[in-house]
Amino acid sequence: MKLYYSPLSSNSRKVRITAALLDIELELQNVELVKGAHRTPEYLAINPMGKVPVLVDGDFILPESAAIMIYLAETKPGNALYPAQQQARAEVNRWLFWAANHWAPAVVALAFEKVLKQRFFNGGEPDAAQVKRQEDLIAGFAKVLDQQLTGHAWVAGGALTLADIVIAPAFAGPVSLPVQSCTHIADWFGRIQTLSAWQDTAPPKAL
Ligand SMILES: N[C@@H](CCC(=O)N[C@@H](CS)C(=O)NCC(=O)O)C(=O)O
Repeated sequence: MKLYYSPLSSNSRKVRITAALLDIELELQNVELVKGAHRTPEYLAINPMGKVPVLVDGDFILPESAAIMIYLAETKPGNALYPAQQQARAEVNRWLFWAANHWAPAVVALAFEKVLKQRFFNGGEPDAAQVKRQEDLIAGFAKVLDQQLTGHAWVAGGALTLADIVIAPAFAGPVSLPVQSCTHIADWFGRIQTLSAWQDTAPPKAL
């Protein structure tokens, strides 16, 4: 299977971590975002959204990181990352949706305002009101996550699952997140950082 990805992309990293944990080898195709390679007609034919990651498995083309993570997990039935039991799987799905609908949009908006706007889009100084709005949102979401991590090691319970992988890369992005008082998140992120799948997919230092 081939993955169109960027080493700078946290969504790509989620897929790479999932593949590594499942022992699935991916052929990596770097899409150079800074050169606009994701906006060429050739790439838009693969993903009309013009985003990475995209998985290609034979004739089948699949954008969207969470969908790819599930697809990969389903190629290895019986794995603990995406449990088969209905309620355990629903709990993992809950956090996949939580990350896509709440967590990631706020984290991306904060990173854009504080770093990416100026660095890549000639966009000028951060807008303080927008920074505060996103930090407040993230702090609220982090409280929910911290509470969830009370009493168990991983987001969806006692085992590492896709729920952890979908949330964690935000903590390695270009901005630090307002989670200082969240001790359970700190302990959990410590565990994440010991995973070789995490270490092997680290973004380049230059970011
Ligand atoms: N919902 C998509 C979001 C993908 C996404 O936003 N990817 C970013 C990199 S992390 C991207 O391709 N950005 C390029 C752009 O928006 O121009 C997913 O989860 O895969």
